Amino acid sequence: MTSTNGGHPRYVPTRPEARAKQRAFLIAALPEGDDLSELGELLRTAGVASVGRMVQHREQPHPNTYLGEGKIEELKLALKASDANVVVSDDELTPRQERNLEKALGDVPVVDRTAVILDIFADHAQSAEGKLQVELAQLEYNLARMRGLWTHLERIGGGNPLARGPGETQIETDRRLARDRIAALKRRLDHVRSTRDVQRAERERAHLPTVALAGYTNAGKSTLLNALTGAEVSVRDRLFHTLDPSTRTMRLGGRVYLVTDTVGFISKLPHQLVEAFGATLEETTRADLILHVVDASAPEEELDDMLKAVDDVLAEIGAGGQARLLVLNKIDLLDDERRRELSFRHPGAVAVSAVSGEDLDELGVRIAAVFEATLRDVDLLVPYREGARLAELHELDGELAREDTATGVRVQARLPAPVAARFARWESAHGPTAAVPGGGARPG
Ligand SMILES: Nc1nc2c(ncn2[C@@H]2O[C@H](COP(=O)(O)OP(=O)(O)OP(=O)(O)O)[C@@H](O)[C@H]2O)c(=O)[nH]1
Ligand SMILES: [Mg+2]
Repeated sequence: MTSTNGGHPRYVPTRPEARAKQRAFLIAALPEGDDLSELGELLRTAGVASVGRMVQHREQPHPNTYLGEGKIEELKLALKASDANVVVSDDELTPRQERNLEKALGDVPVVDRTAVILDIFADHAQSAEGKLQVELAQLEYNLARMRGLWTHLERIGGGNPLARGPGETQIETDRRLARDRIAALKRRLDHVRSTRDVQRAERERAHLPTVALAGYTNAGKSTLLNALTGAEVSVRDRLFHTLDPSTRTMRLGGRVYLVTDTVGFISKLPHQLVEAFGATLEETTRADLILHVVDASAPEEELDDMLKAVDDVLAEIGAGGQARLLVLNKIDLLDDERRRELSFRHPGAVAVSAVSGEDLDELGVRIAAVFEATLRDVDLLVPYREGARLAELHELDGELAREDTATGVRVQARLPAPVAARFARWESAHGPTAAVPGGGARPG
């Protein structure tokens, strides 16, 4: 666990000396299927080895123990055989399930998927805001599992990982401390957010169209940002590499666009993280266009699950209504047949490779087309004294037509609707068909 004090009590993947010691046994209660590869990948990212896995098919996880009684007996034997020293469940456990399962297993601690994801976030957080957000999420998670806050000191000291803490009174005190800390974190995040609002207000005044990259973790969002904008955002083949949003500019057909890359999503994304990362995720909800990036090299079923997981999170954070464009990334890994199949299945999508650059031009054309559709043609007569507004118009539409006339500069441009409204007072005196006085002297 990292330096934040909200960490899970018995799971220490990010301390290098502890890594080799973590041998995880993966468990899941699923209605069907037996794929635990994503949980394994999460553990790999957290630096934990997977030494075995077990799935129980059931409609719902057991409400008290996650797995059923008989399966737990089977699990005990498997744990011995594989020499596992931690059990990791593929679902978030209720505190009761976690406690009971641990009791039933005897001396092997139980950790859930949420704790693993929180650990990865804690390890990957870089910015002050990111660290605050992760700590908030961990505290919210641990508030329900209060043992964490006071056993973590014992853990670092190498004490018995299963040690139960002191009595009720201590728990109450800790709860209050945790709540105080949560309130303080929220205040600090509000402060960070107000700074961000100022920056955003500036951007909105400039009215540059904004594009947000959203998608499953490891889909290639950061690689695509780099390819589109020439940025050098860090890229890695691991989950949740990017936590902090970064925005860069891109030029398409004489227009400047802002492109934002941000935190990736995953199936069963912990709600504590969705809440704590509200300010970060707002970047996505405010964009004019969302590019939903998916790793098209994933097997069909996995691809569908990833698409759905992202759609669900987007709906959850209130980004349901915006223009959306599906980007099938990593097509350099696909043969022609698979490419055809995908374009048939996802007719509206653009298939690209952020690494080879293949078909990025086509993506640019599609992005521009989305914005073109929202633009209004205006015909303005701007007084000469409004030099600053003229400059602004040039910035907004690099391809506008201008002509100096006796009474001002005639400008024909295509502008976003809200911007067009701001220039309305110079409009229409000059209908598109009205004659333009040619080169005459200005009335003195
Ligand atoms: N072959 C291939 N690999 C790609 C492509 N785009 C990205 N990758 C690889 O996929 C991995 C993840 O890329 P990132 O850009 O970090 O992915 P991300 O969506 O930003 O991931 P997170 O920030 O972790 O959510 C890296 O190893 C990239 O090199 C592509 O078009 N083709
Ligand atoms: Mg990234």
